[in-house]
Amino acid sequence: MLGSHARAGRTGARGGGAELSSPSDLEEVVGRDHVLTDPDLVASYVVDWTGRYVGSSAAVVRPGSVPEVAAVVEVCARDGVGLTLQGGNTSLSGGSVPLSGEIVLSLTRLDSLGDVDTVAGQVTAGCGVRVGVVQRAAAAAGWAYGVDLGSRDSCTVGGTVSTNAGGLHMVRYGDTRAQVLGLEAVLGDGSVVSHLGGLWKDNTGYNFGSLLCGAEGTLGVVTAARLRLVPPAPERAVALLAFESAVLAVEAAASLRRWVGVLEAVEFFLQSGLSLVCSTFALPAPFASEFPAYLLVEAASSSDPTDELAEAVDSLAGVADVALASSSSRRADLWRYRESHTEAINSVGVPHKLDVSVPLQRLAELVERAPAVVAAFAGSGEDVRTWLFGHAADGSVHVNVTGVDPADETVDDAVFELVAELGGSVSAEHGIGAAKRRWLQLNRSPSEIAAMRAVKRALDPAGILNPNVLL
Ligand code: 2HG
Ligand code: ZN
Repeated sequence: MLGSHARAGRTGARGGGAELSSPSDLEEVVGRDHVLTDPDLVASYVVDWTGRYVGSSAAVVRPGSVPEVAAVVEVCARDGVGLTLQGGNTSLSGGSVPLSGEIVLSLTRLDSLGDVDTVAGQVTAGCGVRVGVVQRAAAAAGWAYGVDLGSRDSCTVGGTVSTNAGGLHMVRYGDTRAQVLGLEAVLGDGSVVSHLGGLWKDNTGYNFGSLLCGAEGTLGVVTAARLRLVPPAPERAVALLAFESAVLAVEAAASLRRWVGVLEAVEFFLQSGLSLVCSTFALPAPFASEFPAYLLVEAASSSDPTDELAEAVDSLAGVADVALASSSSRRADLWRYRESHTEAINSVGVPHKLDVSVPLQRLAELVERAPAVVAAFAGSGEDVRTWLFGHAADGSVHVNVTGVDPADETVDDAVFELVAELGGSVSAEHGIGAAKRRWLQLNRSPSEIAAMRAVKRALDPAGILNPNVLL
């Protein structure tokens, strides 16, 4: 039973604590079994994946249907109690944990996946469906889903839509917003907007899909999305390229975008990250020598793209060594060097995750200058390490810093100032979350932020949806 003493939901709108006038209302909506209050059960919902953000909550509420989500939102709006929306809890910007004691609205039970419309190449997915499940259902129906990311088997459709996830295939298919053809959501007053017809051409007013995608759960609870699928590209080739400098690697990424029509991924990392991955997971080094920088390139098509990729690689300047793989097991071996970065870095310590992007012409400069900026602002701590990796084709780099106190934001400040100087974004793909609110003004003007606040007030009048996120 949710005790009447339970305090939850400090809402930004009210600027103070608030509690439910009748806590058992939530149990009436979702059933007793789906309101978790036992601290041992609540514990995993209040800490983020990196361990940097730890919140607290009196309750985790797990609705099983859209009417239940709407009723929970209505109860909380009535009492001004904040809700933290949570899918797979894979946010890397502190966006999915209750930092001011909000109630956690866990959305994983809304996991129904419709049949793939094989004619249109579309599918409707509940917000709790894991991205990997969408990928496999699409493949079984002769289509593919254009978004892929390392957390595919943990992250959910609702979370990736709400944060407009980019991921590994953005160079080819665009971000999650580009896949969203329609959306269903519960707004902050409990009303439901649903537009899941999947019409490709449909200019009938405001596009809630575009608006709520990337709104990080501050405007509505995304409960389902109509997703565009893409033609399958089952034949694949992967090349791991070694370069004598990061600048050469970045330049090569730009050429590959022009030369390889079926380019699906161009990922970037440095020797320091590669060595860490190899030692953490006992992997063999990919080459006999070490090199400053690497690109992991994947091409995919309906016919074998190995020759096209090999030819493009041959024409690139500055390639010091190459490993080319066509078989699926060898491709997976090469991908491990890139995909294991996040986990390997977490084993070093709680990271500061600075997920940034810059115009492609400034990418090499960012990669060259970021470590020095970190070193200058991180004091003399010997354990301070900078790890750079990311998606070279779309200009985004994950600047991870370990060895700095999780609460010390001077290093974040310094890197974000550099990014702004280079004309970049303080959040390429993970969202502003709770972690980067302070720096939103580096990218958005006062009038843009005022307009965002006005939209927020209109769609979430009580200010209860993700009150610690974005604004
Ligand atoms: C990736 O590209 C993810 O692997 C995670 O966006 C990045 O761990 C990170 O900082
Ligand atoms: Zn990424």
